[in-house]
Amino acid sequence: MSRNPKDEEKDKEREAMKKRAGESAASVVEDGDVVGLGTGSTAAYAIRALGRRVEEGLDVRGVPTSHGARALAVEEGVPLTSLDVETPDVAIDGADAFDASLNLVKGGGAAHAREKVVALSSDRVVIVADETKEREQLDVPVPLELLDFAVPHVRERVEELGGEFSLRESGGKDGPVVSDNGNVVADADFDGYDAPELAEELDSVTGVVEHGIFVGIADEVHVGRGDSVEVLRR
Ligand code: A5P
Repeated sequence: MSRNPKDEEKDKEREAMKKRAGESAASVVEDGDVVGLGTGSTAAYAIRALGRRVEEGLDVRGVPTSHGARALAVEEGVPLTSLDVETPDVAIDGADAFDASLNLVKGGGAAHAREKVVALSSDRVVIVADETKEREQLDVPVPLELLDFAVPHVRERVEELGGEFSLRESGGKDGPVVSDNGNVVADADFDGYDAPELAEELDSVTGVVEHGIFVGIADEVHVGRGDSVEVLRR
């Protein structure tokens, strides 16, 4: 089925905003830096831009947040290291939604657990997103990585908190998405929520390995808006 040309134009504009945001974040990286490499299509633009800078002589080492980020970094020639060896000067990552306080929802790519560890290990956290991710109040479903064994318990707790729980169906296999850490992934859908409050509630649900609400973690969001990039700071 062919797509409406207007929708195609919108997709192209959005892609251009994501690219500008990613490249803007890559430009903050300095020679000698260790960089947390985020997951997703916007962070991928930053990884590609870093690859180009490496080709021009930049000395960096990346800490990937997923198999996907690692594979892209290898393809783009960004040398890799790990948290066992050194901690990032800056982490660059995407988001599914952000608000004016720079609270984030992450995990659309099921990588939020490693993304949170890398972000919290980094001196500076730079988020990249296009303007469609901006919300006055966060309302997008919250990704959860959880122990398979704990699904019934977590479902019940999410429902008690007023949310709707659904296991995330995988595209390339039968059954749910399984994270890079071997845990199942679900989404908890709440109407507009107070991010710090909900984050605290979800922190206390046994069986949840990590949820996708990031409070007080992002230092900056580079937002692709039209033809420019706006940098929001905390
Ligand atoms: C990966 O799990 C996510 O946290 C991504 O960073 C987030 O989903 C944003 O991805 P896009 O840039 O592809 O929208």
